[in-house]
Amino acid sequence: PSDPLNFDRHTFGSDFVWGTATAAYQIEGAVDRDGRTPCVWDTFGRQKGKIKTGETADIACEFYDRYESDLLLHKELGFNAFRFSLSWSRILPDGVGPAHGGRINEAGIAFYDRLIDQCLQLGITPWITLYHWDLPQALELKGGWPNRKIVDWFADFADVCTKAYGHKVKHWIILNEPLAFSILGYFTGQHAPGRRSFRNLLPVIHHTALAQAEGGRIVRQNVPDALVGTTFSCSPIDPFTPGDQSAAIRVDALMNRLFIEPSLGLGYPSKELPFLASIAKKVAKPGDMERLAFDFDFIGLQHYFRAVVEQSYFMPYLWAKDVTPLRRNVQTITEMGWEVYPESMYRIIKQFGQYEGIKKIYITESGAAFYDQVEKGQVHDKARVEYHQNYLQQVLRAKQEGLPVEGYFAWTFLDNFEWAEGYRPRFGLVYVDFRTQQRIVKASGRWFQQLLTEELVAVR
Ligand code: GBH
Repeated sequence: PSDPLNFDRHTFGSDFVWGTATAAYQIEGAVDRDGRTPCVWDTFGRQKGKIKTGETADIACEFYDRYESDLLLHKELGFNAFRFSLSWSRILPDGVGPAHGGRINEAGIAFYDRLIDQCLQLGITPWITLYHWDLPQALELKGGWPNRKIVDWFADFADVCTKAYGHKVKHWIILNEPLAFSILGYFTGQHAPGRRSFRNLLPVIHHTALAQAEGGRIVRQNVPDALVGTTFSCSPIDPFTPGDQSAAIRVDALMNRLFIEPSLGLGYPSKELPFLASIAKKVAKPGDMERLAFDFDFIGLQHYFRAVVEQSYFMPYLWAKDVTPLRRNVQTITEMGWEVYPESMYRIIKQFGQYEGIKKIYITESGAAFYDQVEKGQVHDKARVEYHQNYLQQVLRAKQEGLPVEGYFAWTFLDNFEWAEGYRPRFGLVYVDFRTQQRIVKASGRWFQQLLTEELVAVR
């Protein structure tokens, strides 16, 4: 038996935001309904071997049809915020918006309108992510993120969405994990659109960073009373041996600093990663380096695991690589192969808290994947309960030290389509039977319900 928890929800303060986070592509299904056109993940997923299990997100959790009952369940669990993303190609089927001759799909606008209204009726604050990786295929055909015009296309999209929902939605997130979609999508090719080229890498990074700031400006202009932020995947980086310190510094620059620092007006971390200097020399246009800056109201941190790295000669631009948890004899490893290491949550909040320009921090994602099993109609996901308890304990530790962390969004509400991994890793607080679409609240969901709705001090 482990120590009793030394918190309940009151310890976090009455303003603390308790939410779950989701993404359109991972839950909605209905990929060709009511005027939605394909996104890069629809195309990528149909190519052989791209999704490990061979599955598609055509149906996923059928959230498009089930959002009403799903949100009722979300309410029952006690969460006061729901983070979801907008499918770009549901709203703008041509990818480009009216400013560039494209159509607005009223049925797409109406879907999120109903979803938002349902949230508001239930007293759940909607948090919108504009971009969670599902680029319209129409835009990929025009060059995708390597094409500089994407900054204007994205601005169009942000403009349409904020004009449609800004009067009732006051929490806006520009990008979900810019690092992940730029590197995995255009450099390693593990994610859609599955392109692999070093030549694209610097333009993709730069256009993404520009879109991040530009999106921020549009939200602020169209919704002056909004809180606007963007999210970063982040991990404290440890050297495997003392001799690997310089490798850890380079990986930290890539994983944790690449997109936050330009937004803070600090430019790209090219001192640690010299290849980034070519952005200013070859990719950027005059005035760009200033346009990268935007004064976000908050930063979303998405934290799952720490990384341990060593020097390597196999990644020529980084001279560093991960040391797998297996080689390090780590005890608890999730089905994603990620180390469970709660203290890393405290450390990463502390690391970001050191930037002067960051005003508020929300944990916009954290969670763990396991192969859950249904036994007599129940799912006893003890490891996930412990994961959230222990990571929350570290969030609290940071908060009690005065760091401005003001909310926690569990990844994720429902088991869903885990990108290139298919449906195998389950991250949900609610189990989904993908044959019947039945929902079963897991022990982890019940634990949150107890924490968020009961007056008892939560005990393990
Ligand atoms: C999140 O990514 C996603 O937002 C969410 O959609 C997903 O389902 C969830 O987590 C679980 O995976 O660019 O090679 O340096 C968090 C996991 C961590 C994956 C950082 C990409 C970037 C590695 N991400 N990682 S790399």
